[in-house]
Amino acid sequence: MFVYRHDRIGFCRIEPCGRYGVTPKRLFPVILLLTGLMCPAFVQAHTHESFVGRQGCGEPPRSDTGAVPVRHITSVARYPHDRNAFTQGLVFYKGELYESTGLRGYSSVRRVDLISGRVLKARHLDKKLFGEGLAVINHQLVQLTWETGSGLIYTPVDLQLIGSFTFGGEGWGSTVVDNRLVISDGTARLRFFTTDTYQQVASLDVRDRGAPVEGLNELESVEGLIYANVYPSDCIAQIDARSGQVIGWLDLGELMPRAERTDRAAVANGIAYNPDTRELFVTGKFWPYIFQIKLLQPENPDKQTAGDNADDRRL
Ligand SMILES: [Ca+2]
Repeated sequence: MFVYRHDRIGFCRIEPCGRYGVTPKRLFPVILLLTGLMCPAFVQAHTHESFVGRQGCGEPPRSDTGAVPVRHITSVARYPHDRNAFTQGLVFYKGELYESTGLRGYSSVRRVDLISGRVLKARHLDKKLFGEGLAVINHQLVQLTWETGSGLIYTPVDLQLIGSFTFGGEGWGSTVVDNRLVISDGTARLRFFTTDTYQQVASLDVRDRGAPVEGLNELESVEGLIYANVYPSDCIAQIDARSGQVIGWLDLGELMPRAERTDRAAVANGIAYNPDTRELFVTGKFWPYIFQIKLLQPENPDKQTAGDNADDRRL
């Protein structure tokens, strides 16, 4: 039947076809009328004035400070990805890729074969829960949920649910930095929690030369930096984990041409870094691919930064 969703998508959305079921044809005129009446007001009310999207990734240059650089990236490999996956979290553990997916009734935690894209093991969440960020703590998978202020704990490989915890507020993205669980909640603030009792011990405001970076979503710890998808956009902010300053931007927009996206919610989301191989992977909500990307040195886009400069191991 017809489902009208506001869930974390940021766009007007009707989900009657294919992925979410079948809508009787006779209801379509009514649905279209309701959408036309409701969507403009909804979009106006929920689309914040973010500099991401207005100017691409990052604010325009200012005469006093210049622009935070948008780093050159290149795709070095492309792998299949379940295009029905509303990707909310992506992380490696012992060389295996794990994914968290969202939307109520469709949320899951998965172990995924990177090369084939096949879901090797999946555990579905209660229909009331909306899956969010995924991180590894003490050799266990920790999955956030969106509005319930709670997280779920699983064993790797077989994905057995072995515990839960509460952290309060909303959960969007997550990663681990210096043995602290870092949680985003769609604002410009990151919260830091202990990894044993999940008590908040610190917070960090993320800014691009003074301007708060709202919409922080999926996170990944990458060699001293925090990478953050910024919702709703194809931008990744490279964040200094101590100061909160954005030191660079990645624009993933050209990886997935708009024409190949089947859903308006299909923005970039999902970052996974394998520290053993120094490989970086990204994807998006409903994207049919996971991309392995490398960052290129600003002064020489043909030269790769990652892996070939022992003195600068930051990607
Ligand atoms: Ca991640």
